[in-house]
Amino acid sequence: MNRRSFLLRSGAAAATAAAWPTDSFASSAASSELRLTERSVEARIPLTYTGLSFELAQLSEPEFFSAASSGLIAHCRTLSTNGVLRLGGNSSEFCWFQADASTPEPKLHVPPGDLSANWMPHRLFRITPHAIDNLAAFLKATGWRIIYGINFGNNTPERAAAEAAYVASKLFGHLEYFQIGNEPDLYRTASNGTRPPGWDFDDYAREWAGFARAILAKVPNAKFAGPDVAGSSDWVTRFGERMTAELPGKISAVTGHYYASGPPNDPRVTIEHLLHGNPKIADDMKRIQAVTYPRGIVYRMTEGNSCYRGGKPGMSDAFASALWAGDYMLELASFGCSGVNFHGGSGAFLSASLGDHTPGMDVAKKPQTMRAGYYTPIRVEPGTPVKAMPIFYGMMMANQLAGCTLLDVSLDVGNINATAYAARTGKNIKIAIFNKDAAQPLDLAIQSPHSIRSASAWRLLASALDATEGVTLAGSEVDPQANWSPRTTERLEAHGSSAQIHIPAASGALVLVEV
Ligand code: BDP
Repeated sequence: MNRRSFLLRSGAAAATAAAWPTDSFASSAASSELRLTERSVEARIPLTYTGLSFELAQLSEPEFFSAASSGLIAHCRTLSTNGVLRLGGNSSEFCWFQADASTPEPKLHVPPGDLSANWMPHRLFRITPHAIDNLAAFLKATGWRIIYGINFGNNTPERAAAEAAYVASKLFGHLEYFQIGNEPDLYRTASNGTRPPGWDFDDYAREWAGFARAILAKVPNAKFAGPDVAGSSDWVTRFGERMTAELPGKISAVTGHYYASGPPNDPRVTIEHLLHGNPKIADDMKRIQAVTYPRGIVYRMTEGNSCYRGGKPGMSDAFASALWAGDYMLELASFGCSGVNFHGGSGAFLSASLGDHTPGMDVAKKPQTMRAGYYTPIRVEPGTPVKAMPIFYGMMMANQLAGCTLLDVSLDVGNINATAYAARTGKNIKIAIFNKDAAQPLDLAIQSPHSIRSASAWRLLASALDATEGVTLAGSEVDPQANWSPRTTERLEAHGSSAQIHIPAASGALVLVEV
Protein backbone atom coordinates (compact mmCIF):
# COMPACT_ATOMS: atom_id res chain seq x y z
CA MET A 1 0.00 0.00 0.00
CA ASN A 2 1.80 3.11 -1.12
CA ARG A 3 0.36 5.74 1.14
CA ARG A 4 1.69 8.63 -0.89
CA SER A 5 0.23 7.64 -4.28
CA PHE A 6 -3.02 6.66 -2.56
CA LEU A 7 -3.50 10.19 -1.28
CA LEU A 8 -3.60 11.58 -4.80
CA ARG A 9 -6.03 8.94 -6.04
CA SER A 10 -8.54 9.14 -3.28
CA GLY A 11 -8.30 12.92 -3.20
CA ALA A 12 -10.11 12.82 -6.54
CA ALA A 13 -12.73 10.46 -5.14
CA ALA A 14 -13.35 12.82 -2.24
CA ALA A 15 -14.01 15.66 -4.67
CA THR A 16 -16.80 13.61 -6.25
CA ALA A 17 -18.25 12.90 -2.84
CA ALA A 18 -18.47 16.61 -2.10
CA ALA A 19 -20.93 16.98 -5.01
CA TRP A 20 -23.42 14.63 -3.33
CA PRO A 21 -26.75 16.12 -2.21
CA THR A 22 -26.34 17.11 1.40
CA ASP A 23 -29.74 18.52 2.29
CA SER A 24 -32.06 15.76 1.14
CA PHE A 25 -33.02 12.71 3.14
CA ALA A 26 -32.06 10.72 0.07
CA SER A 27 -32.61 7.25 1.44
CA SER A 28 -35.88 5.85 2.73
CA ALA A 29 -36.30 2.87 5.05
CA ALA A 30 -37.32 0.75 2.10
CA SER A 31 -34.18 1.42 0.08
CA SER A 32 -31.64 1.05 2.93
CA GLU A 33 -31.19 -2.54 3.91
CA LEU A 34 -28.58 -4.47 5.81
CA ARG A 35 -28.78 -8.20 5.15
CA LEU A 36 -26.84 -10.74 7.21
CA THR A 37 -25.86 -14.21 6.06
CA GLU A 38 -23.68 -16.95 7.48
CA ARG A 39 -20.27 -17.24 5.78
CA SER A 40 -19.53 -20.44 3.88
CA VAL A 41 -16.09 -20.68 5.55
CA GLU A 42 -16.20 -19.88 9.27
CA ALA A 43 -13.86 -17.08 10.38
CA ARG A 44 -13.45 -15.69 13.87
CA ILE A 45 -12.06 -12.29 14.84
CA PRO A 46 -9.26 -13.11 17.32
CA LEU A 47 -9.72 -12.01 20.94
CA THR A 48 -6.30 -10.37 20.61
CA TYR A 49 -7.48 -8.24 17.68
CA THR A 50 -7.16 -4.80 19.32
CA GLY A 51 -3.71 -3.39 19.89
CA LEU A 52 -1.60 -0.33 20.48
CA SER A 53 1.78 0.53 19.02
CA PHE A 54 4.44 2.61 20.77
CA GLU A 55 7.94 3.74 19.95
CA LEU A 56 10.52 1.27 21.28
CA ALA A 57 12.42 4.32 22.59
CA GLN A 58 9.73 4.71 25.27
CA LEU A 59 11.70 1.94 27.02
CA SER A 60 14.59 4.37 27.53
CA GLU A 61 12.37 5.70 30.34
CA PRO A 62 12.04 2.46 32.31
CA GLU A 63 9.06 3.61 34.38
CA PHE A 64 6.84 4.29 31.34
CA PHE A 65 5.82 0.63 30.98
CA SER A 66 5.88 -0.55 34.58
CA ALA A 67 3.54 -1.75 37.32
CA ALA A 68 3.50 1.87 38.53
CA SER A 69 1.90 3.15 35.27
CA SER A 70 -1.57 2.74 36.76
CA GLY A 71 -3.28 5.19 34.37
CA LEU A 72 -1.94 3.55 31.23
CA ILE A 73 -2.61 0.06 32.62
CA ALA A 74 -6.22 0.95 33.42
CA HIS A 75 -6.81 2.44 29.96
CA CYS A 76 -5.31 -0.60 28.23
CA ARG A 77 -7.59 -2.89 30.22
CA THR A 78 -10.67 -0.81 29.41
CA LEU A 79 -9.78 -0.93 25.74
CA SER A 80 -9.30 -4.69 25.72
CA THR A 81 -8.68 -7.40 28.26
CA ASN A 82 -6.77 -9.36 25.58
CA GLY A 83 -4.86 -6.60 23.79
CA VAL A 84 -1.50 -6.63 22.07
CA LEU A 85 1.23 -4.06 22.64
CA ARG A 86 3.62 -3.52 19.76
CA LEU A 87 6.94 -1.76 20.27
CA GLY A 88 8.85 -0.49 17.24
CA GLY A 89 8.68 2.65 15.12
CA ASN A 90 11.47 4.76 13.64
CA SER A 91 13.07 5.15 17.05
CA SER A 92 13.63 1.38 17.28
CA GLU A 93 16.41 1.76 14.70
CA PHE A 94 18.31 3.90 17.20
CA CYS A 95 17.74 1.82 20.33
CA TRP A 96 20.47 -0.29 21.88
CA PHE A 97 20.30 -2.84 24.64
CA GLN A 98 22.85 -2.49 27.40
CA ALA A 99 22.92 -6.08 28.65
CA ASP A 100 25.36 -5.10 31.44
CA ALA A 101 27.82 -2.38 32.33
CA SER A 102 30.44 -3.84 29.98
CA THR A 103 28.23 -3.48 26.87
CA PRO A 104 29.67 -0.56 24.90
CA GLU A 105 27.44 2.11 23.38
CA PRO A 106 27.24 1.55 19.61
CA LYS A 107 28.46 4.12 17.11
CA LEU A 108 25.65 6.43 16.00
CA HIS A 109 24.97 6.03 12.29
CA VAL A 110 24.09 9.25 10.50
CA PRO A 111 23.66 9.04 6.71
CA PRO A 112 26.07 11.18 4.69
CA GLY A 113 24.99 14.35 2.89
CA ASP A 114 22.20 16.87 3.39
CA LEU A 115 19.85 15.74 6.15
CA SER A 116 17.17 18.42 5.73
CA ALA A 117 14.77 15.87 4.22
CA ASN A 118 15.63 13.09 6.67
CA TRP A 119 12.98 12.14 9.27
CA MET A 120 14.92 9.72 11.47
CA PRO A 121 15.99 10.37 15.09
CA HIS A 122 19.83 10.34 14.76
CA ARG A 123 20.32 9.90 18.46
CA LEU A 124 20.66 6.80 20.56
CA PHE A 125 18.18 5.45 23.10
CA ARG A 126 19.49 3.06 25.72
CA ILE A 127 17.36 0.13 26.89
CA THR A 128 18.38 -1.56 30.12
CA PRO A 129 17.40 -4.94 31.57
CA HIS A 130 15.51 -2.97 34.25
CA ALA A 131 13.18 -1.54 31.55
CA ILE A 132 12.42 -5.06 30.31
CA ASP A 133 11.74 -6.27 33.87
CA ASN A 134 9.31 -3.36 34.29
CA LEU A 135 7.72 -4.15 30.94
CA ALA A 136 7.10 -7.71 32.16
CA ALA A 137 5.26 -6.31 35.20
CA PHE A 138 3.26 -3.96 32.95
CA LEU A 139 2.18 -6.85 30.72
CA LYS A 140 1.21 -8.90 33.75
CA ALA A 141 -0.92 -6.03 35.07
CA THR A 142 -2.67 -5.44 31.74
CA GLY A 143 -2.96 -9.09 30.66
CA TRP A 144 -1.71 -7.91 27.26
CA ARG A 145 0.65 -9.69 24.90
CA ILE A 146 3.62 -8.10 23.14
CA ILE A 147 5.21 -7.80 19.72
CA TYR A 148 8.79 -6.74 20.36
CA GLY A 149 10.64 -4.87 17.60
CA ILE A 150 14.41 -5.14 17.46
CA ASN A 151 16.70 -2.58 15.84
CA PHE A 152 17.71 -3.74 12.35
CA GLY A 153 18.62 -0.39 10.81
CA ASN A 154 21.74 0.21 12.89
CA ASN A 155 22.55 -2.99 14.74
CA THR A 156 24.53 -6.23 14.66
CA PRO A 157 23.12 -9.78 14.79
CA GLU A 158 25.08 -10.33 18.04
CA ARG A 159 23.52 -7.36 19.82
CA ALA A 160 20.07 -8.29 18.46
CA ALA A 161 20.46 -11.83 19.81
CA ALA A 162 21.56 -10.63 23.27
CA GLU A 163 18.52 -8.34 23.49
CA ALA A 164 16.13 -11.03 22.23
CA ALA A 165 17.51 -13.54 24.75
CA TYR A 166 16.84 -11.21 27.67
CA VAL A 167 13.42 -10.18 26.36
CA ALA A 168 12.42 -13.82 25.79
CA SER A 169 13.55 -14.85 29.26
CA LYS A 170 11.49 -12.11 30.92
CA LEU A 171 8.43 -11.74 28.67
CA PHE A 172 8.01 -15.27 27.41
CA GLY A 173 4.43 -15.97 28.47
CA HIS A 174 3.41 -12.66 26.90
CA LEU A 175 5.53 -12.67 23.74
CA GLU A 176 3.59 -12.98 20.49
CA TYR A 177 6.69 -12.70 18.30
CA PHE A 178 9.76 -10.63 17.51
CA GLN A 179 10.02 -8.24 14.62
CA ILE A 180 13.36 -7.14 13.24
CA GLY A 181 13.36 -3.64 11.74
CA ASN A 182 10.75 -0.97 11.16
CA GLU A 183 9.54 -0.03 7.65
CA PRO A 184 12.57 -1.50 5.80
CA ASP A 185 10.93 -0.65 2.47
CA LEU A 186 11.79 2.99 3.28
CA TYR A 187 15.42 2.38 4.36
CA ARG A 188 16.79 3.42 0.98
CA THR A 189 14.78 6.65 0.75
CA ALA A 190 16.20 10.12 1.49
CA SER A 191 13.80 10.56 4.42
CA ASN A 192 15.17 7.42 6.10
CA GLY A 193 18.70 6.76 4.80
CA THR A 194 19.33 3.64 6.85
CA ARG A 195 20.61 1.84 3.72
CA PRO A 196 22.03 3.09 0.39
CA PRO A 197 19.67 3.84 -2.54
CA GLY A 198 20.23 0.56 -4.50
CA TRP A 199 19.43 -1.68 -1.51
CA ASP A 200 16.40 -3.87 -2.26
CA PHE A 201 14.20 -6.74 -1.08
CA ASP A 202 16.79 -9.46 -1.73
CA ASP A 203 19.39 -7.60 0.35
CA TYR A 204 16.79 -7.11 3.04
CA ALA A 205 15.73 -10.76 3.10
CA ARG A 206 19.33 -11.98 3.28
CA GLU A 207 20.27 -9.62 6.12
CA TRP A 208 16.99 -10.26 7.95
CA ALA A 209 17.46 -14.02 7.88
CA GLY A 210 20.99 -13.52 9.30
CA PHE A 211 19.56 -11.64 12.28
CA ALA A 212 16.75 -14.19 12.75
CA ARG A 213 19.26 -17.09 12.74
CA ALA A 214 21.46 -15.32 15.29
CA ILE A 215 18.41 -14.87 17.53
CA LEU A 216 17.34 -18.49 17.04
CA ALA A 217 20.80 -19.66 18.11
CA LYS A 218 20.13 -18.04 21.51
CA VAL A 219 16.32 -18.42 21.65
CA PRO A 220 15.51 -21.66 19.79
CA ASN A 221 11.74 -21.33 20.23
CA ALA A 222 11.60 -17.68 19.09
CA LYS A 223 8.83 -16.77 16.65
CA PHE A 224 8.99 -13.94 14.16
CA ALA A 225 6.87 -11.66 12.04
CA GLY A 226 7.77 -9.18 9.33
CA PRO A 227 8.46 -7.26 7.19
CA ASP A 228 6.63 -4.49 9.11
CA VAL A 229 6.69 -2.35 5.97
CA ALA A 230 5.48 1.22 5.60
CA GLY A 231 3.51 0.58 2.47
CA SER A 232 4.71 -2.16 0.15
CA SER A 233 2.23 -5.05 0.11
CA ASP A 234 4.60 -6.59 -2.44
CA TRP A 235 7.28 -6.92 0.27
CA VAL A 236 4.64 -8.42 2.58
CA THR A 237 3.78 -11.23 0.19
CA ARG A 238 7.41 -11.83 -0.80
CA PHE A 239 8.46 -11.99 2.84
CA GLY A 240 5.69 -14.50 3.58
CA GLU A 241 6.67 -16.74 0.69
CA ARG A 242 10.41 -16.59 1.24
CA MET A 243 10.76 -16.67 5.01
CA THR A 244 8.25 -19.46 5.64
CA ALA A 245 10.40 -21.55 3.24
CA GLU A 246 13.76 -20.47 4.72
CA LEU A 247 12.74 -20.69 8.38
CA PRO A 248 9.95 -23.28 8.52
CA GLY A 249 7.76 -23.07 11.62
CA LYS A 250 9.40 -19.85 12.81
CA ILE A 251 7.21 -17.27 11.07
CA SER A 252 3.91 -16.52 12.80
CA ALA A 253 2.71 -13.57 10.78
CA VAL A 254 3.36 -11.11 8.01
CA THR A 255 2.95 -7.49 8.99
CA GLY A 256 2.61 -4.02 7.53
CA HIS A 257 1.70 -0.48 8.49
CA TYR A 258 -1.14 1.68 7.29
CA TYR A 259 -1.46 5.43 7.61
CA ALA A 260 -4.67 6.53 5.92
CA SER A 261 -3.33 9.93 4.90
CA GLY A 262 -0.58 12.47 5.44
CA PRO A 263 1.37 14.56 5.99
CA PRO A 264 -0.67 16.80 8.30
CA ASN A 265 0.39 20.03 6.61
CA ASP A 266 -0.93 18.87 3.22
CA PRO A 267 -4.25 20.72 2.69
CA ARG A 268 -5.70 17.65 0.96
CA VAL A 269 -5.58 15.78 4.28
CA THR A 270 -9.11 16.40 5.51
CA ILE A 271 -11.81 14.63 7.49
CA GLU A 272 -13.83 14.16 4.34
CA HIS A 273 -10.90 12.47 2.63
CA LEU A 274 -10.18 10.28 5.66
CA LEU A 275 -13.75 9.05 5.91
CA HIS A 276 -14.07 8.30 2.26
CA GLY A 277 -12.32 4.94 2.65
CA ASN A 278 -9.72 3.29 0.44
CA PRO A 279 -10.51 0.52 -2.07
CA LYS A 280 -6.83 -0.50 -2.09
CA ILE A 281 -7.26 -2.03 1.39
CA ALA A 282 -9.51 -4.78 0.00
CA ASP A 283 -7.25 -5.44 -3.01
CA ASP A 284 -4.12 -5.70 -0.88
CA MET A 285 -5.77 -7.87 1.77
CA LYS A 286 -6.95 -10.35 -0.87
CA ARG A 287 -3.43 -10.66 -2.29
CA ILE A 288 -1.93 -11.03 1.18
CA GLN A 289 -4.54 -13.63 2.22
CA ALA A 290 -3.65 -15.68 -0.86
CA VAL A 291 -0.12 -16.03 0.58
CA THR A 292 -0.89 -16.36 4.30
CA TYR A 293 -3.85 -18.75 4.25
CA PRO A 294 -2.15 -21.72 2.51
CA ARG A 295 0.94 -21.27 4.71
CA GLY A 296 -0.97 -21.28 8.00
CA ILE A 297 0.18 -17.78 8.96
CA VAL A 298 -1.75 -14.55 9.48
CA TYR A 299 -1.49 -10.86 8.64
CA ARG A 300 -1.39 -8.15 11.32
CA MET A 301 -1.44 -4.38 10.80
CA THR A 302 1.21 -3.63 13.41
CA GLU A 303 1.39 0.16 13.16
CA GLY A 304 -0.79 2.85 11.67
CA ASN A 305 -3.20 5.65 12.18
CA SER A 306 -5.22 8.35 10.45
CA CYS A 307 -2.30 10.54 9.32
CA TYR A 308 1.45 9.90 9.25
CA ARG A 309 4.09 12.28 10.61
CA GLY A 310 2.39 12.51 13.97
CA GLY A 311 -1.25 13.05 13.00
CA LYS A 312 -3.33 16.12 12.19
CA PRO A 313 -4.95 18.32 14.86
CA GLY A 314 -8.73 18.58 14.50
CA MET A 315 -8.83 15.26 12.65
CA SER A 316 -6.55 12.65 14.23
CA ASP A 317 -7.55 13.80 17.73
CA ALA A 318 -11.22 14.33 16.85
CA PHE A 319 -14.40 12.27 16.57
CA ALA A 320 -13.77 11.59 12.85
CA SER A 321 -10.84 9.40 13.90
CA ALA A 322 -13.20 7.23 16.02
CA LEU A 323 -15.48 6.54 13.04
CA TRP A 324 -12.47 5.96 10.80
CA ALA A 325 -10.71 3.60 13.24
CA GLY A 326 -13.75 1.47 14.07
CA ASP A 327 -14.59 1.11 10.40
CA TYR A 328 -10.99 0.40 9.39
CA MET A 329 -10.47 -2.22 12.12
CA LEU A 330 -13.53 -4.16 11.10
CA GLU A 331 -12.90 -3.80 7.39
CA LEU A 332 -9.52 -5.46 7.92
CA ALA A 333 -11.12 -8.12 10.14
CA SER A 334 -13.61 -8.90 7.39
CA PHE A 335 -10.60 -9.79 5.18
CA GLY A 336 -9.07 -12.12 7.76
CA CYS A 337 -6.61 -9.72 9.40
CA SER A 338 -5.48 -11.01 12.82
CA GLY A 339 -5.15 -7.65 14.55
CA VAL A 340 -4.61 -3.91 14.36
CA ASN A 341 -2.20 -1.76 16.41
CA PHE A 342 -2.79 1.96 16.35
CA HIS A 343 0.34 4.03 16.92
CA GLY A 344 0.66 6.53 19.72
CA GLY A 345 2.47 7.30 22.92
CA SER A 346 3.98 10.36 24.51
CA GLY A 347 4.64 13.45 22.42
CA ALA A 348 8.35 13.50 23.28
CA PHE A 349 8.99 10.06 21.80
CA LEU A 350 6.71 10.51 18.81
CA SER A 351 8.49 13.75 18.04
CA ALA A 352 11.86 12.00 18.48
CA SER A 353 10.72 9.26 16.08
CA LEU A 354 10.31 11.94 13.42
CA GLY A 355 13.71 13.51 13.98
CA ASP A 356 11.91 16.21 16.00
CA HIS A 357 9.99 17.46 12.98
CA THR A 358 6.35 17.96 14.01
CA PRO A 359 4.42 19.29 10.99
CA GLY A 360 1.07 18.88 12.77
CA MET A 361 2.02 21.79 15.01
CA ASP A 362 2.23 24.08 11.96
CA VAL A 363 -1.48 23.55 11.31
CA ALA A 364 -2.63 23.65 14.96
CA LYS A 365 -5.10 26.49 15.37
CA LYS A 366 -4.29 27.50 18.96
CA PRO A 367 -1.10 27.36 21.03
CA GLN A 368 -2.94 25.04 23.47
CA THR A 369 -3.35 22.49 20.69
CA MET A 370 0.33 22.53 19.74
CA ARG A 371 1.77 19.21 20.78
CA ALA A 372 3.23 16.12 19.15
CA GLY A 373 1.40 12.90 18.42
CA TYR A 374 -2.17 13.98 17.64
CA TYR A 375 -3.21 10.45 16.72
CA THR A 376 -2.40 8.73 20.01
CA PRO A 377 -5.36 6.64 21.27
CA ILE A 378 -4.30 7.22 24.89
CA ARG A 379 -2.83 10.57 25.87
CA VAL A 380 0.15 9.93 28.13
CA GLU A 381 1.99 13.15 28.89
CA PRO A 382 4.11 13.78 31.98
CA GLY A 383 2.20 15.85 34.52
CA THR A 384 -1.23 15.43 32.85
CA PRO A 385 -3.84 12.76 33.61
CA VAL A 386 -3.88 9.81 31.23
CA LYS A 387 -6.84 10.25 28.87
CA ALA A 388 -8.80 8.19 26.35
CA MET A 389 -8.82 10.17 23.10
CA PRO A 390 -11.71 10.10 20.57
CA ILE A 391 -10.14 7.29 18.49
CA PHE A 392 -10.16 5.11 21.62
CA TYR A 393 -14.00 5.01 21.45
CA GLY A 394 -14.02 3.70 17.87
CA MET A 395 -11.50 1.04 18.86
CA MET A 396 -13.57 0.08 21.91
CA MET A 397 -16.65 -0.27 19.73
CA ALA A 398 -14.87 -2.45 17.16
CA ASN A 399 -13.36 -4.55 19.95
CA GLN A 400 -16.88 -5.66 20.94
CA LEU A 401 -16.74 -8.01 17.93
CA ALA A 402 -13.42 -9.60 18.98
CA GLY A 403 -13.81 -13.30 19.68
CA CYS A 404 -16.95 -13.49 17.52
CA THR A 405 -17.55 -15.33 14.22
CA LEU A 406 -17.90 -13.08 11.19
CA LEU A 407 -21.11 -12.89 9.22
CA ASP A 408 -21.40 -11.61 5.68
CA VAL A 409 -23.11 -8.24 5.42
CA SER A 410 -24.72 -6.84 2.33
CA LEU A 411 -25.49 -3.17 2.73
CA ASP A 412 -27.59 -1.18 0.35
CA VAL A 413 -27.48 2.50 1.32
CA GLY A 414 -27.48 4.27 -2.02
CA ASN A 415 -25.04 7.18 -2.02
CA ILE A 416 -24.70 7.47 1.77
CA ASN A 417 -21.13 6.97 2.97
CA ALA A 418 -21.85 4.16 5.43
CA THR A 419 -20.37 0.75 6.25
CA ALA A 420 -21.38 -2.18 8.44
CA TYR A 421 -19.84 -5.38 9.82
CA ALA A 422 -21.36 -8.20 11.83
CA ALA A 423 -20.27 -11.16 13.90
CA ARG A 424 -22.06 -13.63 16.14
CA THR A 425 -21.36 -15.39 19.36
CA GLY A 426 -23.93 -18.02 20.32
CA LYS A 427 -27.36 -16.47 19.93
CA ASN A 428 -26.07 -12.89 19.91
CA ILE A 429 -25.34 -11.04 16.69
CA LYS A 430 -23.33 -7.82 16.98
CA ILE A 431 -23.56 -5.34 14.12
CA ALA A 432 -21.26 -2.32 13.94
CA ILE A 433 -22.58 0.44 11.68
CA PHE A 434 -20.60 3.55 10.73
CA ASN A 435 -22.46 6.41 9.10
CA LYS A 436 -19.44 8.41 7.97
CA ASP A 437 -21.57 10.74 5.89
CA ALA A 438 -21.28 14.28 7.24
CA ALA A 439 -24.82 15.20 6.20
CA GLN A 440 -27.11 12.28 5.42
CA PRO A 441 -28.80 10.21 8.14
CA LEU A 442 -29.54 6.57 7.52
CA ASP A 443 -32.69 4.54 8.11
CA LEU A 444 -31.82 0.88 8.03
CA ALA A 445 -33.85 -2.31 7.97
CA ILE A 446 -31.66 -5.08 9.38
CA GLN A 447 -32.51 -8.52 7.99
CA SER A 448 -31.25 -11.32 10.22
CA PRO A 449 -30.83 -14.94 9.04
CA HIS A 450 -32.88 -16.03 12.10
CA SER A 451 -35.98 -14.64 13.78
CA ILE A 452 -35.18 -11.85 16.25
CA ARG A 453 -36.11 -12.06 19.95
CA SER A 454 -34.84 -8.58 20.80
CA ALA A 455 -32.65 -5.85 19.36
CA SER A 456 -30.87 -2.96 21.07
CA ALA A 457 -28.20 -0.40 20.24
CA TRP A 458 -25.29 1.53 21.69
CA ARG A 459 -24.48 4.81 19.99
CA LEU A 460 -21.06 6.21 19.10
CA LEU A 461 -21.70 9.96 19.24
CA ALA A 462 -20.17 13.41 19.44
CA SER A 463 -21.38 16.91 18.64
CA ALA A 464 -19.38 17.13 15.37
CA LEU A 465 -16.83 15.23 13.31
CA ASP A 466 -14.10 17.63 14.41
CA ALA A 467 -15.11 17.54 18.10
CA THR A 468 -12.08 16.70 20.23
CA GLU A 469 -14.09 16.36 23.47
CA GLY A 470 -17.39 14.81 24.51
CA VAL A 471 -17.25 11.57 22.53
CA THR A 472 -19.47 8.87 24.03
CA LEU A 473 -20.13 5.19 23.48
CA ALA A 474 -23.51 4.04 24.84
CA GLY A 475 -23.94 7.44 26.46
CA SER A 476 -20.76 7.17 28.56
CA GLU A 477 -17.36 8.74 28.48
CA VAL A 478 -14.28 6.93 29.76
CA ASP A 479 -13.69 8.59 33.13
CA PRO A 480 -10.23 9.74 34.33
CA GLN A 481 -9.71 6.39 36.11
CA ALA A 482 -10.51 4.67 32.78
CA ASN A 483 -13.85 3.34 34.01
CA TRP A 484 -16.43 2.94 31.32
CA SER A 485 -19.77 1.15 31.31
CA PRO A 486 -22.78 1.55 29.01
CA ARG A 487 -25.30 4.10 30.28
CA THR A 488 -27.81 4.11 27.43
CA THR A 489 -28.92 0.92 25.74
CA GLU A 490 -31.64 1.76 23.23
CA ARG A 491 -34.35 -0.79 22.47
CA LEU A 492 -35.00 -1.19 18.72
CA GLU A 493 -38.23 -2.10 16.99
CA ALA A 494 -38.09 -5.67 15.67
CA HIS A 495 -40.60 -7.91 13.86
CA GLY A 496 -39.91 -11.43 12.63
CA SER A 497 -36.35 -11.42 11.34
CA SER A 498 -36.17 -7.66 10.79
CA ALA A 499 -35.15 -4.74 13.06
CA GLN A 500 -35.16 -1.00 12.33
CA ILE A 501 -32.59 1.60 13.25
CA HIS A 502 -32.08 5.27 12.49
CA ILE A 503 -28.44 6.37 12.38
CA PRO A 504 -27.85 10.13 12.39
CA ALA A 505 -25.24 11.57 10.03
CA ALA A 506 -21.69 11.36 11.40
CA SER A 507 -22.35 8.71 14.03
CA GLY A 508 -21.96 5.03 14.69
CA ALA A 509 -24.07 2.33 16.29
CA LEU A 510 -23.43 -1.10 17.72
CA VAL A 511 -26.57 -3.19 17.39
CA LEU A 512 -27.03 -6.27 19.52
CA VAL A 513 -29.54 -8.74 18.10
CA GLU A 514 -30.66 -11.76 20.11
CA VAL A 515 -31.93 -14.54 17.89
C1 BDP B 1 6.05 5.62 10.89
C2 BDP B 1 7.12 5.37 11.95
C3 BDP B 1 6.80 6.02 13.29
C4 BDP B 1 6.31 7.44 13.10
C5 BDP B 1 5.08 7.43 12.19
C6 BDP B 1 4.56 8.80 11.77
O1 BDP B 1 7.30 3.99 12.10
O2 BDP B 1 7.93 5.97 14.11
O3 BDP B 1 6.00 8.03 14.32
O4 BDP B 1 5.39 6.81 10.96
O5 BDP B 1 4.91 9.24 10.67
O6 BDP B 1 6.67 5.74 9.67
O7 BDP B 1 3.78 9.41 12.51
